[in-house]
Amino acid sequence: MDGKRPNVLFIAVDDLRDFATCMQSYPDVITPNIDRLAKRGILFANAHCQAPMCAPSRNSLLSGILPSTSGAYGFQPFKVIPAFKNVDTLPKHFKNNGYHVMGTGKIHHNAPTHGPDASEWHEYWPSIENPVNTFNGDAPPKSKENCGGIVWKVGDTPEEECGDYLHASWAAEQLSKEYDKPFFLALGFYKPHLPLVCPKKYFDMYDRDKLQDVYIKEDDLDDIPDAGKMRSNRVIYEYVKSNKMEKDLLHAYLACITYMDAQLGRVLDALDSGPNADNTIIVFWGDNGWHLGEKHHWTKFTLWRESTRVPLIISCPGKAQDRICTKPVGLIDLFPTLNELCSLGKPPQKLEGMSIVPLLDDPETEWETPVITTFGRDSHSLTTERWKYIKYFDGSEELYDRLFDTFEWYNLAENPSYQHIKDELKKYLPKINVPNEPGTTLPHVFASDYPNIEAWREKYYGKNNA
Ligand SMILES: [Ca+2]
Ligand SMILES: [Ca+2]
Repeated sequence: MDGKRPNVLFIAVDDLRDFATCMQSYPDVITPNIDRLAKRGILFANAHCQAPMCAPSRNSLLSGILPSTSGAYGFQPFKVIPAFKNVDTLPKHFKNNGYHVMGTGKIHHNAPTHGPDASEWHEYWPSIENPVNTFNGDAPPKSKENCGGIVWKVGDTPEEECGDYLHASWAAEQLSKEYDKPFFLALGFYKPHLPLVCPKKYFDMYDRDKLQDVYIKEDDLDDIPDAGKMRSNRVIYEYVKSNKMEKDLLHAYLACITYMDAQLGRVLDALDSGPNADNTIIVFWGDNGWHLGEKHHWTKFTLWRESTRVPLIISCPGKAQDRICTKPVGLIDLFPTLNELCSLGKPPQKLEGMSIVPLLDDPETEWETPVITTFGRDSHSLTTERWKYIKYFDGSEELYDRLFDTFEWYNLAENPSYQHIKDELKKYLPKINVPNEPGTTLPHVFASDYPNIEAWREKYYGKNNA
């Protein structure tokens, strides 16, 4: 029986927003390998993370539990969250079900107290203790002056010595082997995460001065409630603007994407030339998006499309190929989907996503349930094919008609004509919003712990600038 169950190549990318040619979001990006992967599977063009931040996004995917149910809203490590005590993570579940389970790079959030657990894996490279080689070229250190690491640099280290290259090499080597059991191989790329440094070759593939600027609507925040404005990090925005770094950061972000894409290509080549080519499901996903100045914000940590929309491609033998699916799906759906595709047993926890296997057969299948993204307790966004609805902890709202307003510029939440749309969407907000686990920290501000909006306004906008 084991010989017939498919293998899984599970590829995570860190901080890759919807910048891949096949996602048609930014015209100048170079991603031949993401694009060829999309051709052999289904590109989920309306996929969203469950939290716009590494740790809670990955904790949710790996547990199959929403942040609002687990309380894992922030940086807390998987291992210390009580709600995860009796949870089998996705890799552990594969292991319990007879798979050979291997990992390399950033799958769990990478920090000294985070990372993989020995119980989940048969093999991890370089090691369980040091799972991620984050070196992809020498980078300027984080400092107060550069807003905690908003940095870029043309790398001068040979590509073969860079972390993502090495992780890909190890994954490629495993894919060239034959196994007597089906395998689950997780590969986590670290780029294009900050610092934006990678080998020079990838910078040289772009003509910096001809890159199309990311359009920033200057008054975009004017129709957004205070709880939303709190998400927009004005300090970083002003830092980038005053130092005229926009173009260089864009160039470096694109270079890092193309560098990562090249490593993906090496892994796909290894799979195709090895003994496992015909019986391996490939799942390619990003953990959260990234702002490049939109809504006066850089990095992630918001409930807007730049942060929530992520690349998601599933290539599955025997399923549809070269199709784009616009139905709303989430990373939370991957656990139940793989569970079904690989005929695994029931995990101990209740999975809160839905298997999207019907969409792999027919991407046009009716699919109405909105996808939920949560950032901080009781602050959520819901995305459907047409609408984006945000409700913050203080009850304030945003509503966007994505059909006519792709970039979510015009907040319709205060317009009474749309009350019925909001009423319909609200039904899907999580019914449970458990308190924050002790030790929860979110970057910049943590809305539900920051009741004094006036104090926040003063901090970020200055006393005389309401
Ligand atoms: Ca991330
Ligand atoms: Ca706006």
